[in-house]
Amino acid sequence: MAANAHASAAGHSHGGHHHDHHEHDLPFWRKYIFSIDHKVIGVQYTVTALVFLFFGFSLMMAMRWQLAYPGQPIPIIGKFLSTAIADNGVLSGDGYNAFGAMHGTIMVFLAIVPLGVGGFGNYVLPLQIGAPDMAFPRLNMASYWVYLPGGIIMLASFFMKGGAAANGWTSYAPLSVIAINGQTVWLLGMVFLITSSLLGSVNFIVTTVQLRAKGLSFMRLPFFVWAQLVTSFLLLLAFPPLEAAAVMQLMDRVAGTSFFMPEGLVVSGVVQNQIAGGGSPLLWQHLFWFLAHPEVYVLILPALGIVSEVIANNTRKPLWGYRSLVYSALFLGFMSFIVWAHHMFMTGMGTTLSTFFQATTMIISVPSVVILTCLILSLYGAAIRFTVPMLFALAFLPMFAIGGLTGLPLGLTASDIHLHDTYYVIGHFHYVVAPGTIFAMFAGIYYWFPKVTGRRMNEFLGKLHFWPSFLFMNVVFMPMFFQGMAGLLRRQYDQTEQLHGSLAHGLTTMSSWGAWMLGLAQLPFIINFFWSIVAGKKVGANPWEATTLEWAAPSPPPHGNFEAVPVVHCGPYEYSVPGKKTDYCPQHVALEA
Ligand code: HEM
Ligand SMILES: [Cu+2]
Repeated sequence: MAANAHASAAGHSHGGHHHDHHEHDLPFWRKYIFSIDHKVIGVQYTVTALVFLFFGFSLMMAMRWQLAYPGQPIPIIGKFLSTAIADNGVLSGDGYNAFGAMHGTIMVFLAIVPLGVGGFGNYVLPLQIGAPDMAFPRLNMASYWVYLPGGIIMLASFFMKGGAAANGWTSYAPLSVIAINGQTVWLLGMVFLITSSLLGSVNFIVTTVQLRAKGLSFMRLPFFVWAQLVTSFLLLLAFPPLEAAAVMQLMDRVAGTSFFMPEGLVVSGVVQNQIAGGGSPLLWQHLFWFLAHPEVYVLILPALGIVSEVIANNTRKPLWGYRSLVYSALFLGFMSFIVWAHHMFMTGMGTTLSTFFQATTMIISVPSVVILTCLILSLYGAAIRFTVPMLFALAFLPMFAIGGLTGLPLGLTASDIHLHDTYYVIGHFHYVVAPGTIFAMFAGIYYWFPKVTGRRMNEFLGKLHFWPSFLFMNVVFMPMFFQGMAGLLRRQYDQTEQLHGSLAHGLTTMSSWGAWMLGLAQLPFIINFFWSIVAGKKVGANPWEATTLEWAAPSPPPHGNFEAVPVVHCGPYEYSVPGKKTDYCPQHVALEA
């Protein structure tokens, strides 16, 4: 099968004049809009996800104003906000809730996953395994074209009467069932997004299993590919229950069912007797977290994959403990399905269950630590190249460590009683996803930009992006641990009620200023990104002197990817092999050559 696929793949590049012409003859909209080329789709995903990332970040910057200066109009943008969201420029309580719910939803489902899997996975994975494209190119196109409407539908709900969904990214019942119409749109949007992820994940799995180049055994796969493969399994197995749950919640809202509505519910003193009752709000939490815990590994695994590639390339050494990395990722993937209820210790589900989930949570931290240890040991004794991608990858390591280690007190039932629903939790998961995953994504953008565009990004602007980002990320999130331990609750519209101008409120203001400065720090990146597309230094196929197969293709790779079908002779990170003239040995070059 793999051989067959290759035969047809070869048709694209050599001998295949027919194919080539076919591609050149395609009209613009087939080539760049409804494209079936994994590279175009990867770029579409990346650009769309970056736009959503920017929008999700802006929502948060507005929320941070209300937290730091409660009741004061938001400067500049305040007067443009509609009355559903703001009152004379002051973000309203409902508006705050909508911004919060949409911030979380956008960041997780519309920005980071589409960037890590849809963007990096799509662009890099087929190249790294030496394939001409994904196994199902049309399915791939469909995946993007289901994702985009899903995102647009969600954002459009801001313009509805009552505004966008306002029940947190977790959409807990029963609140979400009785909430404003924005929630209906949120659920519809989720159905689109989940469908898109499912289409994508089957494609990644089949592609990795079937389309690997000759000689590319599983234990020769770059770690990035392994990370994407495990991620795809997580998406494939964890999302269907949430898709079902989303439809059930939709039915509760529009068709009078009561899957999640309890008997005798009273809201603001009014008995909700228009519903049948008998449903279980806790059932929603179980179904949600059955997805959402694996989802946090969907957020982190592609990041670990990117960081591994960047570290191997910039240390000029093989990754330390490649097999341990692979087995840890597999074990992590498996375990991530049996830890979900650590988000629910405080629901009264009982000590037996809590203790089980406490134990599995402690176990799952072991492979995370193994992965981090391998990556840190890879640095030992290396002559490190401090390139911009490497700076982001290096910063990722301690940031991910802080995020992971602060998870442990949350996983222990006793300490979680105090910490649950406080800013400590917000600090914990942002350390893993913001200075963690997002830094890894930046590392990936700076690293593969030359492959995609044939040009390198500017190093100086890159450093001007990195250093302030690194500083301000910590200014934003570090105070949250202290605030949380002091008892400050999350999802509050006005913290002064709880803080009365205490020291902890000073930390809130500091965190907000950190966020706005972090926003400013992204300017060099945005300038660099567009400027480099037109004016960056031109590069050849392998500017970083890397070993994996994507660097065997021209920059940018043509339709069909490789000029000659690659054959793999060795493992992914043959750097500094003794007795060689160069310090790197690409996978497609025979070692003895
Ligand atoms: C390595 C060990 C980790 C442990 C032991 C751990 C443990 C926990 C626990 C117990 C909670 C629930 C806290 C509560 O609500 O009271 C939590 C929340 C969370 N964790 Fe982790 N975690 C770990 C790693 C990660 C990673 C790698 C990510 C993401 C990439 C992540 C993302 C999240 C998110 C998003 C939440 C909060 C969800 C919400 O309530 O909105 N965690 N973590
Ligand atoms: Cu979890």
